[in-house]
Amino acid sequence: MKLYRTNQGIIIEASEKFYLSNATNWDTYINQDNLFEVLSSDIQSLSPISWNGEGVLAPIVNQEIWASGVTYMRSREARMEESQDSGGADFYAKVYEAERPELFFKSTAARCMGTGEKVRIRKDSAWNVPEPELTLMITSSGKIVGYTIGNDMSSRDIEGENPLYLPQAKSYDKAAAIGPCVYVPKDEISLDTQISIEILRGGNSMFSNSIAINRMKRKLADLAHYLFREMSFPNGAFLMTGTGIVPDNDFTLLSGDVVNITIEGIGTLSNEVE
Ligand code: DO4
Ligand code: MG
Repeated sequence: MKLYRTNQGIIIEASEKFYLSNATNWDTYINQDNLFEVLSSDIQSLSPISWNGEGVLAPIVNQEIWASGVTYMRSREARMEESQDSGGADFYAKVYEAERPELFFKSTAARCMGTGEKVRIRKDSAWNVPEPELTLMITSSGKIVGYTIGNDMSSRDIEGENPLYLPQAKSYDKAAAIGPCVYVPKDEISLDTQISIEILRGGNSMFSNSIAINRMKRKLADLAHYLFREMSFPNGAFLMTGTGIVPDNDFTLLSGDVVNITIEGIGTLSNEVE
């Protein structure tokens, strides 16, 4: 089942049919520990509508977006390379092995974009990449009830200069995108699910790659558990789970590039760089 936040209201997709929900409060809807059952029950009293997929908004209203780091070997390697001169490389090797994951604050809802909206690169950075990440929707009680696609836009020169600059490399206006929907399966997402990215420049493919979630070193539930250890999220939270794909070091995003991130079963998050 899928849940879309749209300019018409909340649309539920089930068995390739669309239903306009009577629910008006997104926060309440996504903060349900038994969301799959709630949606299954709601569509019983609704009639299918025809919807062409237009008017999709970022699936977030009052949630914070947090992110996990160095959860895949490729991220560990890339961070170690970019931070070699600063002496920060060891920290990335250590956090990859450590029991405690790296978790950082990524974005408020207001700074986050939906599919079809523009993301940004910082003006004071010359080396930028998108990071395609499976993103967890977690309820206030800490239960993972849904999944979406996240783009953790990152300034590699800033985080490479000094690991303490990480918040500036990661958090700025339009540095995060999530969407297009929240995927709400009956059971947990399959770890064989593929995450793919393609970056287009002038319509030509500049970079593409894909990776399965099962290449992640950590368990999804452990990441959620650490985030909720000493913090409460009354309206739930989103948690990006880290990237397993980083372009080679000679690649940087440019204004006008289009970033398409696809996760099997969820859809495609598409954002042009402003
Ligand atoms: O530690 C730096 C950030 C790591 C990150 O964002 C990732 O691995 O996805
Ligand atoms: Mg990331």
